[in-house]
Amino acid sequence: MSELGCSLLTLGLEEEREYGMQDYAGSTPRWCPGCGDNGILTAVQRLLEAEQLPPERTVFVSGIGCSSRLPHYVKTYGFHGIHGRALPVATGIKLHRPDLHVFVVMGDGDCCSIGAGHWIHATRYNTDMVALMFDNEIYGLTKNQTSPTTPRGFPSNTQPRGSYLPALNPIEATLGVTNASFVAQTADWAPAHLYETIRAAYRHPGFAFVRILQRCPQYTTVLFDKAVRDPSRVELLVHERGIDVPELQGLYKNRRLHDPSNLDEARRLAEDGERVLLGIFYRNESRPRYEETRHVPRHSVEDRLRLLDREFDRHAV
Ligand SMILES: Cc1ncc(C[n+]2csc(CCOP(=O)(O)OP(=O)(O)O)c2C)c(N)n1
Ligand code: SF4
Repeated sequence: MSELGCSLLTLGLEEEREYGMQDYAGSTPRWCPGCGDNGILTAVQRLLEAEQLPPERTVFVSGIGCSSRLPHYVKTYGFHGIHGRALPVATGIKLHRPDLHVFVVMGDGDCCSIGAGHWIHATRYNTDMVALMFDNEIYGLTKNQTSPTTPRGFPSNTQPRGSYLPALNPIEATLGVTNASFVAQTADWAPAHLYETIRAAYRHPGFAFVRILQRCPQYTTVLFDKAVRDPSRVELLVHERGIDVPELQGLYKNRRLHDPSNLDEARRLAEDGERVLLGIFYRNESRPRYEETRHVPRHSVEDRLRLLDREFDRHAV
């Protein structure tokens, strides 16, 4: 070991190093060609590099679905868990290891259907983490089944005559939850906007919910095609406290000034079904956070072993 390395260890300091994109690359993605998940993965890896997040102090938690495969593709800690249960797992991790950078990846089925109860409570808890919902408006992994965000009338394998119900609006729903602190929408086909949105979410102190409109060329191409091909259908929410992407000014001419501190206006905008709105709907850094209000006792490893032993003894026959 070098003299410098030795003295750093003696001082208890870690040797500083710079991380590159290759440090965050996990196994080769197996999503379909053209799947929007590929672009989202790139944006996430760019963020990790730009923020120089140490892989050993970063964790991605997901449920089950095509989107939920993402933790395999980033070389950090990861938990590819149970359908709909990513948020409570992530909350547990953050409460016990507040030093970790926690990211959650969910599909629309994962978040808005089986995991909907957790989604509401995670929003209210406002634990510091980034929650990315990949919304392809269908269950992709289980091959073309109607999800809560599938538009009314859109046919699938489970509702071949078209979805019966009006689609659930995830932005409107999140904004309706008490203590919501960060709500944004972006799209996989606008990479610069996607990156800036994820970055703003990462820098937000609290639960940052990002709905990412995500193309699924297998099952729902037609749902996103018009907005992808015709930028006039998209409107960017802009503000000094919002997201500024100067390079998009030429492409997206529709821009609406929206102050993300204004919750009433955010809710009104979220109801607008005409245009695809991209940007930060709402942000409030002063909402109480769960890790501050709920004090989790910190036990040493020895304490934990002692507590476990005590529990085992109680039940031993
Ligand atoms: C408890 C449970 N119920 C149902 C399933 C089957 N299942 C796996 S993934 C999935 C839905 C996937 O859709 P979504 O969450 O939207 O993610 P996508 O595949 O579109 O990314 C379902 C119903 C499961 N694995 N576990
Ligand atoms: S089925 Fe759709 S969401 Fe799943 S990997 Fe293929 S394109 Fe992506």
